[in-house]
Amino acid sequence: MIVYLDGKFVDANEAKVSVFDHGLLYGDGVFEGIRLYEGNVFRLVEHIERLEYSAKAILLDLPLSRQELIDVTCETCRRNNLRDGYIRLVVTRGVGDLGLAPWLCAKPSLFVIASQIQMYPKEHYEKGLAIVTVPTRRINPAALPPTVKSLNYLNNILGKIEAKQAGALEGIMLNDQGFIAECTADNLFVVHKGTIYTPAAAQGALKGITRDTMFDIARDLGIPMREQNLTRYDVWCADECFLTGSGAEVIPVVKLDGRVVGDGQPGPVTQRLLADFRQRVTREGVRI
Ligand code: PXG
Repeated sequence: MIVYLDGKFVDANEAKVSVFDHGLLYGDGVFEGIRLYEGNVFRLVEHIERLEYSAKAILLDLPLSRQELIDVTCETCRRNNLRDGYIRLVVTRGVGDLGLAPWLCAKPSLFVIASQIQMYPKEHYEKGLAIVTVPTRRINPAALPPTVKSLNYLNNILGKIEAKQAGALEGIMLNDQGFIAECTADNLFVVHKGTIYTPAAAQGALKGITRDTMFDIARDLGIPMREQNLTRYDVWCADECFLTGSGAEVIPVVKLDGRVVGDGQPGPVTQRLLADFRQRVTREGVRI
């Protein structure tokens, strides 16, 4: 495997960062998780734009321009002979002293890994996923906006561990007010009487690229879709529920905390969205 690291393409064994990198010491950095489908980097420009916003939010200067980021991402895929895969773009604050001060870090570090990901076993796309509500609350946007895709994923990781302890592959994270924010690595949607609802980013959700794609698909299919505050009640009483993410794509949810959602089967709206999504992934993006 070949990894891009700070201006060079190196063997994966040589792709190493310092123990003094603040990305490691403090989780000081940002990243993107991107999918490659049949030689097409899905919505690459949108991912890079989100990376730019994440970096701006934490006052981190990206070492490369947008076009350069696109070029190194595609080149990393080509060097690994990948046609389908998962791309991890990471920018850390770089090497610095012990002590938080990011301004003492000389320069940010940037690396791109192009590999594979399998988030959920295939059968769950056909039968649906059983999820739980996890006790850990999603971090308050006033503390660290969840719209920043930062290297601080401990909040989500605690949620992921709790989901696993409860026997589930994914878990809903509520915000401080008890409204649904999102899942540990996926955005959440419900379908009720023909309308699709999802929490606004202000409730503690990442502005998912797949979530944005759902808005476009729903508009094109003429299905109404709105941002709205959601509680667990809205999932209990929903006709359908599904999750989205670059790893998960579009995955139906058929159970929450042991309760059956809808009729317990993946719903027709979810299935239409998934089918449309699968068509778009090879079209919308950047050819490597
Ligand atoms: N919320 C959170 C907290 C996420 O981490 C999403 C929503 C969905 O966003 P996108 O832009 O992907 O539609 C994410 C994405 C991994 C992995 O390595 C995590 C994500 C995506 C891909 C891989 O576990 N999270």
